Amino acid sequence: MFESVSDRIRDAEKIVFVTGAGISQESGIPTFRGKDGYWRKYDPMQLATIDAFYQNPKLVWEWYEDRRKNILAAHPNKGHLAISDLAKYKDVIVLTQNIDGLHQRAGSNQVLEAHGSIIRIKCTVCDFKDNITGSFDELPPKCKCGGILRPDVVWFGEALPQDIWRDAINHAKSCDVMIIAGTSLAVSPANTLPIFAKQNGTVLIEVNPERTVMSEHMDLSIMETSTNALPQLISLLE
Ligand code: BJW
Ligand code: ZN
Repeated sequence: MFESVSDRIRDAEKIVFVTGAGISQESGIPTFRGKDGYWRKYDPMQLATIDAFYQNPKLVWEWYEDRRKNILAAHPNKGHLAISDLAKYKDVIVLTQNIDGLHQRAGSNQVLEAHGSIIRIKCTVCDFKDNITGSFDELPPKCKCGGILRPDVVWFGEALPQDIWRDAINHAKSCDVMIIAGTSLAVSPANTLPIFAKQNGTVLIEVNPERTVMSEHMDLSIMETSTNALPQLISLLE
């Protein structure tokens, strides 16, 4: 399955993974645009914009609380674990669009969360940020300053955290191999990371049971789920 790239990846030193919702799908966490994805049932403009939040903060919070409970009950799968294992042998960076923390729970320690984290909150008024440790007495929760607290995630129309995005571009430009797993690459600017890598001659490998907008530009497109493909692919790099 990997013949076309095996010679080019064996000696790679720095491997960057760009991951999306599909990598956590086999842990029981729904994707957005795939089969049974959130955006097939709900309008993203009603749940994932700051305007929607100000219009109905309780509704948006209820959606995030349901998701947070599901995520906390889920476990990293073989895909997350294989990525974490590879760090014993190579310099591995994970650039994830996921907010579920499953890469970290699998043991990966160089993870950049491009779209934030479901286990953090931040204030809509002051600089307050914190981890969520329990459940809330009321929704939406309030900050000591009186402002409404929101999930620390990146909604449509919002900029990605600047320092994280700068580091993500630098890693994309300096890796030998980029493995793009479980993302439709429908959302910018995260979907430009493979372009930065390609400009530097990086080997691009995609793992996704469906074709994406960038499949034809990949050096290898593996049309499999991540728990099937990643352990095999990664064993070649170890
Ligand atoms: C498997 C699998 C298995 C299944 N194994 N694979 C027009 C109007 C308004 C905005 C725009 C516009 N045009 C472009 C924009 C910009 C916009 C954008 O890209 N929109 C497009 C959708 C059109 N982007 C933004 O707004 C971003 N910000 C921005 O651009 O800022 C500019 C700015 C600069 C300076 C100042 C101010 C602004 C922000 C994007 C934020 C995205 N937020 C979300 C929700 C928040 C987080 C959360 O609640 O979880 O992030 S949306 C959602 O999409 C979520 C995801 O992280 C993101 C990407 O989705 P992902 O991960 O790719 O999932 P899916 O479902 O799309 O794909 C899953 C894939 O897995 C599928 O391909 C399956 O086949 C596959 N799969 N099972 C492997 N087992
Ligand atoms: Zn505050």
